[in-house]
Amino acid sequence: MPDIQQDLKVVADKVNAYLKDFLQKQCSDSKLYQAMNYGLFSGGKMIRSYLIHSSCKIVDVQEKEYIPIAAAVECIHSYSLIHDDLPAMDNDDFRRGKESTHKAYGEFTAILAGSSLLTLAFEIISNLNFNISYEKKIKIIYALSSCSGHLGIAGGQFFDLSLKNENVNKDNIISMQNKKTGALMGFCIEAAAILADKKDLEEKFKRIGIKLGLLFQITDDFLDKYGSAEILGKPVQQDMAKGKNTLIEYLGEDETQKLINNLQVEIEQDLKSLPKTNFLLDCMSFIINRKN
Ligand code: GRG
Repeated sequence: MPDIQQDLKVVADKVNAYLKDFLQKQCSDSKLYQAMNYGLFSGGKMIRSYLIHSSCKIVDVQEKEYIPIAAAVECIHSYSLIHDDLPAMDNDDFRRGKESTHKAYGEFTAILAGSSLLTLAFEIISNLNFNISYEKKIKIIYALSSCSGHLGIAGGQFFDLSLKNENVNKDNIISMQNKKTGALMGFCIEAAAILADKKDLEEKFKRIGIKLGLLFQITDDFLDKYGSAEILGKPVQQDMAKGKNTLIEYLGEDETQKLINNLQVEIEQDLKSLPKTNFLLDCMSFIINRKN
């Protein structure tokens, strides 16, 4: 597996520095502000920031244009994890090796910290100091908001929770996972095409991101089944216990492995005619082989 850990950290540090600076300017000493910081800076891999970085390499977009977008994406991602852990959702007490936000700060504070991170994402992008054209901003805001709501993350989460212990088919599971996990990753790659003003690549990039999201989610499901709680920073074997629908359970491991291989080949084909794809290809290998 290519070692992208060092590169991941470099990008993560830049995105975190941007977020810390942005938040410091809004400085508040409230417990709500502390809970937002706790959910945001608690040692996530920041793979979505790296997806944006890798796809911006392909289309030559400069760092000052994409770091704020990555910061906004990390806000939405952290928001989704804070809410995912709540008692009304997955009811998980641990995340990233620490107490989940509602365990550390209480339930209503965690709900409001999550909601505030959602709006923070759009404060970051619409901020006048973020200097990209208004047309690009509107397109970014549209793409990011639509992948977060009922047609994206929130909708995927709804199906994930409502279909527990129900009989579903392969298409239902893929559709749920594409929304829950794929939509935001689709945005990460699509954003590079929007920033580069490459309209012809927007849809293609989004589809690549959704496929990477499916690979990411399948690995997540394997890690839940066979991974180490210590490395993952949260309890394992939860999907089965909670009656969750996963492709491993539905298709079996051999068929799921075939799906992984096919997706990998498709993504390599999709990227074939493009330059400087090595970052994104290495990121794909990391996604498939990661241990946390
Ligand atoms: C975001 C609008 C909106 C609503 C929230 C709670 C919820 C609705 C959605 C939950 C979505 C969810 C938890 C999807 C799972 C995605 C996933 C595999 C997360 C783990 O991502 P990693 O491994 O996490 O990148 P780290 O800890 O590294 O940041």
